[in-house]
Amino acid sequence: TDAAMQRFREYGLGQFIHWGVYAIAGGEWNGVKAPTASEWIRSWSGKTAPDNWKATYDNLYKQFNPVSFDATRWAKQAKAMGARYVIFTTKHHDGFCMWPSRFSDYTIRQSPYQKDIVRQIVDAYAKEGIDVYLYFSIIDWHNKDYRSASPKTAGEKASYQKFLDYTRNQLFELLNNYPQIKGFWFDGTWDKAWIDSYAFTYQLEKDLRAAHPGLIIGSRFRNDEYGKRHFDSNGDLLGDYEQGWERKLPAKYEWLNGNDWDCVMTIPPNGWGYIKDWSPFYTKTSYDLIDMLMHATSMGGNFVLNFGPDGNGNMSPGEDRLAKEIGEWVQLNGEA
Ligand code: FUL
Repeated sequence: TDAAMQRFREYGLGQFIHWGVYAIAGGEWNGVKAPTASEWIRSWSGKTAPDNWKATYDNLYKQFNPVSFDATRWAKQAKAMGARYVIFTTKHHDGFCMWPSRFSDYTIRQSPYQKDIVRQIVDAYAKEGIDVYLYFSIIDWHNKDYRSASPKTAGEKASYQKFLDYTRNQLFELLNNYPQIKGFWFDGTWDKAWIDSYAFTYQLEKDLRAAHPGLIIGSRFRNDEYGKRHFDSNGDLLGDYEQGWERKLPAKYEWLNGNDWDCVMTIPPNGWGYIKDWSPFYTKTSYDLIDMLMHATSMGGNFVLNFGPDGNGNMSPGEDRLAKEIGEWVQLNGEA
């Protein structure tokens, strides 16, 4: 609805959180750094990869017990920073569900922690008056029916259909569990199999909207030309500009002008999940980030700063500091 989009346009600053079992590894294993983004560490292969790495990774959730996690502390930090919405990773590419999904056996419920993390995030942020959006990855390395290439044989087609049903079930489960959410931020939708499931995604998008009027669905839901142009609750473009690997915003703005979009930004030069090695964090200062915030908002977009908490549920001291400095600026200057 117009009201939902109007609200989106007025956010200015948002917070992204990448948190999952990859936070345990923190971008390295036994002191060896993985040549991947830290949240992609399961895909570590080649000479430096530890023996049986994927099997090790797939068992890491048995150690996921973030006893320091306090959603209220994070929400208050985000509030003090001036964030008006948060995007939280319910499921990243590894397929681990941060909520107790009844469609999977690879969830927070099977971890020693057990408690529903998505629920705690949704409740704590809503209490601070911060709108909640859920990040959801279509890529799912844990689900045996997931595939990136288009299915060809009847068997492949049947199996991919199971994956599509699974995806649909999980999305409705999230909507039913957490009706307060304002939208979904989709990722990993670039796979040919997903793009080719055009009729399915078209219908799914309609059904999600019908179940939840005003639901905002980012254009990454469908990574095709149609999806790039037609996905928000109004039928206008709702772009997301992922710019994690650059220090500055894009030089070309033409496609953003007059449209609704957000720019998501990570603090380290590479990766979105927690990294043990601190040095890269200092590549962006609060001045850089405030500059990007002003830049994005002056172009009619929102700026969404990413945080990568560690495996115990703590934000890094550097993130705390940056959030505080940005918050001081927002206090003085208002939200661009
Ligand atoms: C990308 C993902 O592959 C990254 O891991 C991260 O989640 C980023 C925001 O989107 O497409």
